[in-house]
Amino acid sequence: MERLIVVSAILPVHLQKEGREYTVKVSPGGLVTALKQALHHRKAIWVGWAGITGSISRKLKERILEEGKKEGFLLYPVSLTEEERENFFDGFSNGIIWPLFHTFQAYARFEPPYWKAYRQVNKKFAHLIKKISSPEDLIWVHDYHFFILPEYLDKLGLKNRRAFFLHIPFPNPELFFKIPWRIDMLKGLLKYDLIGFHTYIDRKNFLQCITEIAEDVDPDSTEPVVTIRFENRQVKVGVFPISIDFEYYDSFARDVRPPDKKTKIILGVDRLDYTKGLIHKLKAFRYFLEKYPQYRCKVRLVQAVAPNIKKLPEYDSLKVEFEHLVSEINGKFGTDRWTPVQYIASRIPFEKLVSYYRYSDVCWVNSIKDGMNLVGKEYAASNVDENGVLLLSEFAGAATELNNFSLLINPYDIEGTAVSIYRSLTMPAKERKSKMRQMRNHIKRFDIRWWTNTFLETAFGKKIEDFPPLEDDIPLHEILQFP
Ligand code: GDG
Repeated sequence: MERLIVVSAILPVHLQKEGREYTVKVSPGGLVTALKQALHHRKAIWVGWAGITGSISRKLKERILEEGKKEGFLLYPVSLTEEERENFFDGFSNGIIWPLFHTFQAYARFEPPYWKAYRQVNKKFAHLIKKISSPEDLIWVHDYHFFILPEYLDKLGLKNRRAFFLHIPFPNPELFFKIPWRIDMLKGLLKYDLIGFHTYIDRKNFLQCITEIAEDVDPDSTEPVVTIRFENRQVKVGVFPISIDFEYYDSFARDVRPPDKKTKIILGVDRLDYTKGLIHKLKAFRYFLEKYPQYRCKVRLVQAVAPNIKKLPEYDSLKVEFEHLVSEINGKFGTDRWTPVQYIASRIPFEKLVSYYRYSDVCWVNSIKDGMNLVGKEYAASNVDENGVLLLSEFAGAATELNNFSLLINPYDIEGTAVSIYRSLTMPAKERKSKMRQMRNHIKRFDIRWWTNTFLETAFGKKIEDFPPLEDDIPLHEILQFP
């Protein structure tokens, strides 16, 4: 029986050391949200890093497995050394690819040891896959940490069918070709059978980068899936905009208790990341309060900022600058009864998140660059009364799908954004309802099941339902032999 092996840099849960104890935490981010919903209770074997460095004891492996079992996955924790964390995870992946692919070129540090570590960890994952896989298993690899994994699968003689999905944007050739190891990265990627992107723009950028090394490449194709040739093999390259479990948010939202609504609420939900446009957002909100004083005491920005697992100096300085600006705005405009920016510095529980989604007047996604952005889709799915307005950055992948149902903003345009906030708060109820209803219908139709099955069918001719649910009697002893 074919099994589905899923590979991502980080598992859906990870370990965190607190004093001498380890706690199991839900991993942050959209990849985990989406994949958990996509694979829910199917027999997926999920291979990824468990968040700590050094070896993982049998006891901790068991705890991770137990957590996974609750969601219906077999989780295979991979340990990284401190050096691999520094050079592969924080280094090549999050210190070169992440900033460059999000147009933050100045943040990219092209340190030679990073590339060596990237190769080493891709090789390590290939060895682990070899240990746990049978030849008929199907391998689904996620994200920018694993561009060159298939090269090592090939070297180890693994012939399994393998597909790749990129959760972040793909840059244009001018940016991409800055990377000294660009050709190796492209050639590695082209050893997958299917390469998936969120949008046509990302795919076009990628196709433009490979015109010299592959054949039958048409960057302007409007077909959702195209086939190109590389080293006498056919490679499919497709567009699959990721989504969410609409029904789940919709039904959960119907029973949540409302948050305190003494004022109108503009909601922001982001990971602490420079790509999310948090500083631009505060500047635009400050400008809005100056330009439209009639809204003082009448509206507040509730901004949740979930901590990041990446340990980089850019995130520390972002946090300092963000908190400084929050204090400045609250100090300048706030009164003893009204705090303009309600900053939530930790991960909010799901129930509270959905309550905010349902009852906020506006949801504000201000990304400088974003592969998709699930927050806007979660907001619409939870906004069951159809009263809300989505203020959406035109640089988020979601804008290519939701542009007709939201107010698009350019996060660099502080003044224009302030005007859009005003428009969102004054939009007539009929228009709000009409936009929200259409948006909800779109997301309901193109939900996470649509995404998963379209991808799996294109890659392997399978649907998620074709994989059996996890049995209760996982052979723990087999798994725990795993290094
Ligand atoms: C990458 C790409 C792409 C956030 N704060 C809290 C919380 N969250 C959840 C949201 C949402 C997820 O985290 C964030 O997802 P995004 O899609 O916005 O962003 P990334 O983490 O950057 O994800 C992105 C995604 O992969 C999928 O392909 O869309 O473009 O960058 O689900 O709800 N959840 C809870 N409390 C919080 O405080 N419970």
